[in-house]
Amino acid sequence: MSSGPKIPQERKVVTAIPGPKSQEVIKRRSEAVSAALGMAIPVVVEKAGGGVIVDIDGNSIIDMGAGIAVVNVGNSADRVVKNVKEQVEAFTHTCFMIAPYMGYIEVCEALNRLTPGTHKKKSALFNSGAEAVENAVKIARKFTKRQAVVVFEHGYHGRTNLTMAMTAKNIPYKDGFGPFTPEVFRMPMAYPYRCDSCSSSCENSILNTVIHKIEKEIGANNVACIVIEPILGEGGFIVPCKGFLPGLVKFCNENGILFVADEVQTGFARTGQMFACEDEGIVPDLITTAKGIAGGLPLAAVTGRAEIMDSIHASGLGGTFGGSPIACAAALGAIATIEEEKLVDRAKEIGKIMSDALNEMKKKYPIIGDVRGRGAMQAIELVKPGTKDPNPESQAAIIKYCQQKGVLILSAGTYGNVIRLIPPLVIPEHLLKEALEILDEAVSKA
Ligand code: PLZ
Repeated sequence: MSSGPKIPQERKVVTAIPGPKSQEVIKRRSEAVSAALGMAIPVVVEKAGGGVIVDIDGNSIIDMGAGIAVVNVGNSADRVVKNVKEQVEAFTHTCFMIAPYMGYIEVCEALNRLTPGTHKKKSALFNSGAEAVENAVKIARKFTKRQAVVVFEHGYHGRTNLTMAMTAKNIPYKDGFGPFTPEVFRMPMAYPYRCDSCSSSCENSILNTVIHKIEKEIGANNVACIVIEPILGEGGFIVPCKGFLPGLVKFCNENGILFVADEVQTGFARTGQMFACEDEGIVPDLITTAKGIAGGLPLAAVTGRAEIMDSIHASGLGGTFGGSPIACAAALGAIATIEEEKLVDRAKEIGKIMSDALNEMKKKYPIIGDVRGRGAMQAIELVKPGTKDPNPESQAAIIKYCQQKGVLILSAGTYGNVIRLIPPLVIPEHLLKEALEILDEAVSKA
C-alpha cells in the first residue's frame, strides 16, 4: 500500500505492555484527565500508520481496531495528509454558515453520489456521529411533523442526551445521566444467535412483533423515524437476518415514517460495500455517517432525500465547527483513497481472511458461540462452553493476552462478551494473519 507514513509494518514487542515510558505518562494522565474516560490499551502513541501503532517505548502493535472503524484508509494516509496541509495553510476556519468554502460543498457532493439511491440527495455536515444522529432526528421530526423515534435493543447512537436515550446499554453509557429525552421507543432486535425463532422464520416473527408494538404502543402515525444500524456496532456486530431491514423499510414507506440508517460505524467501505445498506438494496430516507469519512479528522454528515433535507427552515441546522474546512479536506482525501485504492474490494478480502480464521477457531474452541459480521467487520461472541451464557471473563483475558503480544483488538457487545475485528483497510496481509494467529493462541489459552 502506498498510503501512510513510512513506519515499518511489523509487530515488535520490546517492553512489557505498558512499557516504562507509557507508565509514566499514564500516571500524568490519571492526574490530569477525568477518570471517566476509558482506555482500551494502556500505551501512549507516538506514531501510527498502515496496520500498526507505535508507542513511546518502541513497541509496534498490530492495529485491529482502526480507532473504532475510523482510520479505514490508515493513519495519516497520504492524500489525507496532503489535503490537510494545503488546507491548514490556506485557512483554518470561517464557519460555513458565515462564509462558505469549496471543501464542504465537495464533501456533500461526494456523499450525495456515494450513498445508496439514485434520487436527488442533499447533505449537511456536523462534528460527530452523535451530532449527526441528533440532526437526523430533528430533520425527521420537522419533516413528518411527528415526534416518536423508534430504535432497537443493542443499538448504539451516541452519548448526547437524545442519543443516550436512543442507545440501548445502560452501563457505561447512560447510568445516572438521566432524565432522558421522551418519545424514544425501543423495539426488539433481530439477533440471529440469540433468537429462538431464528432457525425458522426469524425476519417474519421479529418483524411482526416490531410492527405490532409500533402500531399498538405508539401508533404508526406518530412515528417520525425508525433509526437503525444496518449492522449493530457497539452492540456486538449483530447482523440482522435477511429480510428484517427491507421489512422495516416497507413498513416505513407504507406509513409515512422515515427510515434512518445509522452508518456511522458501518460506512465507508468497512463492510465490503461503500455502505452496509447496499447489501439488501436498502435506500434509506436519511443516512448518518461519521468515523471513516475523514481518515481520522472529526466530521459527520446527514445525507438524505432532497425534499426532506430542504424541508427545514433557513438556518435551522448548523453549528460553529460543523464541516470544518480541515476535516472536509481530509474527507476528500479519504474518499479518494477509498475509491482509488479500491478499499471496498479490499474490505471483502480482509473479511474473508478474518471470517475463515474465526470459523476455524470456532471449530476448535467451544467458548466461541458465534462468528459473524460482514466484510472487514467481523466478531466472535464468547460463551460458557455448551451454553449461550455470556463469557465476559474470557473476553477480558483474550484482549489482555493479545495486548501483551502486541495486538490491539476491541471489545463490544451488550453482555461484554464480543471481540470485534475492524482493522484499517490498508493493513498488510502478513500483519492481519499474524494478528489472527495470536488471537487463536489467546482463545486457546482462555
Ligand atoms: N452511531 C452506529 O457506532 C460511535 C462509540 C465509542 P460519535 N461508536 C463508538 C464510545 O464509547 O463513545 C457511534 C456509532 C454509531 C453513532 C455513534 C456516535 O458517534 O462520533 O462517537 O459521536
